[in-house]
Amino acid sequence: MILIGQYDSPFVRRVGVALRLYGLPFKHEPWSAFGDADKIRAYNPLTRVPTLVLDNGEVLIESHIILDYLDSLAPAGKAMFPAAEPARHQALKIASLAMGVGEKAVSLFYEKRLHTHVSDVWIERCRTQIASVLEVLEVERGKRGGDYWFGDRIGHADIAVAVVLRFITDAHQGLLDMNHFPALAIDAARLEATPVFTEISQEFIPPA
Ligand SMILES: N[C@@H](CCC(=O)N[C@@H](CS)C(=O)NCC(=O)O)C(=O)O
Repeated sequence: MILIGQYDSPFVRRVGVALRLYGLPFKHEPWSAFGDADKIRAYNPLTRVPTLVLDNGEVLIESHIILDYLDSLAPAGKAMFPAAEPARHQALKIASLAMGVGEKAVSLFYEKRLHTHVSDVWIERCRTQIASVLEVLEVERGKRGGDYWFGDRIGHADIAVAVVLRFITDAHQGLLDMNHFPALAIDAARLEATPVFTEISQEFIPPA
């Protein structure tokens, strides 16, 4: 498999982390969605990352869809979204909220960086959405305790929250005061210190 995209993207990173944790071999092409758009377009007309090229040449896009595929390759009982309800829909919701924050954080960055006329309305909306979701995630995480959101091992929900916090911290310095999110901060610090998160990592490079 070939994973296309840079690890400063929370969407690419969550896929890279999952590939490593599943022990699935892959080649990484750290192409920029902007600087390498022509190369990416050859595989994905949407020109977005992550783009995953399978060994048979088929191409998957959208991080959630890619993880759904990777989960199907995981040994029985090892997939990182829970198989059984209600944990399954609860974990999907946490991951969706986290990646929704990621979408808003990316959108906020593009608004500030790529638009000649910046919309204060859009900026305020994104900031409010990011803060509101993180407040909910903090409360929910605090209620659960333990090292992981669900069960006693890492799952996609844990990865999603950690990679998004890292993206916001890097791309929007000063936007978040992590003292307001102690439970999320503890998880993120623990995961970022692991070998897989350290390896599947890249400093933030703003689009040119
Ligand atoms: N919902 C998508 C979001 C992917 C995404 O927004 N990727 C960004 C990089 S962080 C991108 O490719 N941006 C270029 C564009 O949207 O044109 C996913 O989960 O994969």
